[in-house]
Amino acid sequence: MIKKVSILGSTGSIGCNALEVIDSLNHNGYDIKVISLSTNSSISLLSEQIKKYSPETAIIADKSAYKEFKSYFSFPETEILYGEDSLSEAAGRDNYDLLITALVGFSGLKPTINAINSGKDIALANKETLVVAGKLINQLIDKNKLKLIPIDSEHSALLQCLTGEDINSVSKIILTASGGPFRTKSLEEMKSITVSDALSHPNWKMGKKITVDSATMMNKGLEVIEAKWLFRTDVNKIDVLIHPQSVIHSMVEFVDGSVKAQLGIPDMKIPIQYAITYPERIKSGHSKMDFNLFNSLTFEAVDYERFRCLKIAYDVTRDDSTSSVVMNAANEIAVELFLNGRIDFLSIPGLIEKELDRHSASSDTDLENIINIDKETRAYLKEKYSK
Ligand code: MN3
Repeated sequence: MIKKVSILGSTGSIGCNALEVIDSLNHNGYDIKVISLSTNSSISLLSEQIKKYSPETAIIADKSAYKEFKSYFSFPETEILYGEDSLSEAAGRDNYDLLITALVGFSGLKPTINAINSGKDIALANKETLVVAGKLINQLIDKNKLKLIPIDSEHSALLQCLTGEDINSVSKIILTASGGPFRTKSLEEMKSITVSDALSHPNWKMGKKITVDSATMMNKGLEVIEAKWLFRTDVNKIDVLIHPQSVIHSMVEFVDGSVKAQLGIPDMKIPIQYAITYPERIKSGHSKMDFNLFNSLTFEAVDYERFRCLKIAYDVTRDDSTSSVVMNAANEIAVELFLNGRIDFLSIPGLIEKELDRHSASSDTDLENIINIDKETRAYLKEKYSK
């Protein structure tokens, strides 16, 4: 039974939900202590979390937010650190059992590697870690004989469908996708998408980066790559299917023609709890499915012309190379530029494709090379768009 948990990215939507899940597990006989919390810059929410959970350590990634925090708050019982290096350092300590990583983007990679190297099981919400370094992460997980458990709802669904099954008897993994807010928009209509249009997701309330990724469907592309590494399967066996109600969280088809699906209301607390208690199931107060409200579940094929980002992700992951690092960095920058009003919505895939064309892919996917390529891609794009 899990006793000590660290949550990196505790003030984001996954982090807050994870703390609620821990509260509810502690009401149901668990005794989980929160060891570390972290935020990028949401210092007032972090201070409330410190008050409530008295962690040993709290980390503020942003330096000016850290300074502001120090001038407003004082928690003598909690060590307050700042900067991305502190995230990695705290993740590598010996004072806890399970790392819940809910960091945004590439920043999740180094802390996760440090946690694995120091023998921690990982509950992973930060899919970009597997996108840029899936092969390396799997090698380290195997070497240290650890568990890597997905929090992402689709992958939690797949894990639940695959539990007790032989991966060799799987003929297809079917990742469901809501289609996001622009599922029914024509390419012509998509030309005038604004930031606030892109930030209103029909089914899930999430952070900005993942919400824009859902609107472009790059999120589903990242999830295809995430599934490939988590379940160690050929990407050609992974399909994406539009399912606007987000009730079926994903499905697995077996060689005998049987299909298993996992269903539930769209509430991240359910997959978060499963990741913490895996493979056990614990009673929860989370809302249950009311099938009278969902009397029609519908499915549609993906339109790869309107959602080019998903096609890019498929193309990139067919060869295990550094191009997934470039795709991820270019996407992070493109999303930032879109949110700042510098490029329009439909320019996001084009920007990523241009970066991929500029890059000569290599099969050298060790950590140093991954970090260098990520840095180089960001620096080039920031310079290019600074004018
Ligand atoms: Mn998901």
